[in-house]
Amino acid sequence: MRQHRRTLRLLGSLLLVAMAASVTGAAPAPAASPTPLDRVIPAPASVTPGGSPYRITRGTHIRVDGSRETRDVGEYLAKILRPSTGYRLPVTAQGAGGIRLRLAEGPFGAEGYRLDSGRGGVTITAAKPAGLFHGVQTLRQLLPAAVEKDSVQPGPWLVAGGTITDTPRYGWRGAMLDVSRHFFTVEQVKRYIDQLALYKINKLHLHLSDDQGWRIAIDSWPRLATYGGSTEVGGGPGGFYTKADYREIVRYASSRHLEVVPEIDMPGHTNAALASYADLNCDGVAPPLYTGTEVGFSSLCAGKDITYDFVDDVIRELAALTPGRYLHIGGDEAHSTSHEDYVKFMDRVQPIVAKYGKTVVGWHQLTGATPAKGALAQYWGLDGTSAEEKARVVKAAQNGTGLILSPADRVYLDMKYTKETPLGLSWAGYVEVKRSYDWDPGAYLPGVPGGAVRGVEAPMWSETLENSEHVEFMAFPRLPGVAELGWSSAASHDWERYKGRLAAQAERWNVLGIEWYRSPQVPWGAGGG
Ligand code: NGO
Repeated sequence: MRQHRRTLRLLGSLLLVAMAASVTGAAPAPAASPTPLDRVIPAPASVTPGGSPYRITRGTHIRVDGSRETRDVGEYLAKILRPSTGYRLPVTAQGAGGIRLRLAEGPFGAEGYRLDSGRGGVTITAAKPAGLFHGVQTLRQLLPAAVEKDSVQPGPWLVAGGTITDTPRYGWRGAMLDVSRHFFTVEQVKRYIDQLALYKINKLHLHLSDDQGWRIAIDSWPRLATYGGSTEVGGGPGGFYTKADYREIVRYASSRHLEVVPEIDMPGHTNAALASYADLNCDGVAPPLYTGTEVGFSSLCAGKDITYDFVDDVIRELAALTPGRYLHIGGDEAHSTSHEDYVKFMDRVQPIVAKYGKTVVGWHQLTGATPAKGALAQYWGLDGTSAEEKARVVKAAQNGTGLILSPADRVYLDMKYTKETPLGLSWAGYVEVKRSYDWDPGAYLPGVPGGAVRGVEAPMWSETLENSEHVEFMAFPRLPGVAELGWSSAASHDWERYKGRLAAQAERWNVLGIEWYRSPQVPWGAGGG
């Protein structure tokens, strides 16, 4: 009998637990242990754990100072936290405690920040709004992945106690999207921007023109977009951005503290333009539109004056759409342009970029001509690149040309991971996650002076990529590694530790609906599905 009563009591308490769980709509919260402060990508410069965690509650306010930009960062954070916590989280200038975003003098540079967390609140301090924004990305990663959900979750919402002080190694941490080989809509570009922001990428390079499609409306040469933009690889409908579309991309990127770097690839990779205007061709005959994937067969006509009128108009209109400092003029694989014409072309085109107030960026073949003062060259060679070609790039760097490193056999996100990868190319080899991460931009090209390396960039060429799922599958999990190479110190570089931090990101990708490649090199845990 006594035995029976005990069983009943046990059943009763089990029932209570079950009822409590059903009230919150989920299993009882697991014992709360907040994410350690150092489980962040990119690895922060310095982490000092200690003290009590902060708990976000119904009463938490997001406190900002008076500036518009700080308030914008506060609202951005609130929009992430409100749906999953179910809390109001007002963004206000009053009160004490809570989550505080403050601008203050300090050793933070243009993008660094400090995050202090303790029982009374979390404070992110930075000298500039970009630093606050990057600090918010860190805070996001310190909260459980469920914070990204769009319905109310049980929490608890704990941020480990301690201090993070963080500044980037490089000012250029880029990602390129080729919207020419396949067109990507404004919404698709925004989706990628949000994914880039999570890892503190600060440049979005848009490859806006190539043989297969011209993607930006130019009022003075309207057929570029309407005709030159009317197809893509494989013969699909293509598309182009109106100026309003493009401004919206720039605005959205800037709300995520990314600067858009537009590229018009010249003098090669120009079939879409040559097809749109017969006059641009040396022989005055427009070629047909092109939907294949060969490279190196097209060239603007370096000897015709109309070529430079065209370039002037395009650069003027594009510069007017570009609040950022840089304009990329391509310059790669000009196999149908003689060396003499290539040099002549670059000598005339670079001053046009300067005339419209922008700084030239070009693929590293630009170092075979005379890079303008202040120009940046984007290196896309690989281990097998000839010594002569590397030496040209090194020499240019010694003479003051800045370098952006995009070695194709490391950070080309369109390279297949293995021979089984269903998407992508393999001309630079297979690039698994470890190979992509395990190199040092500062030591990559021997002989390059330290200050010449401005950063890294991960290009996503889209010959085989048609939609966001494709882009994500190729970017994740390699993109966070490139972001870390750009942000974190060389001293923090360590594959063994990195792969553990990377594995911890997977649950967040799942919640965000991001496609990703389950690399066998990474110890994906339970969330690695
Ligand atoms: C090369 C080529 C592009 C291709 C890409 C594919 C550069 C700078 N030019 O990179 O046209 O799309 O490879 O990986």
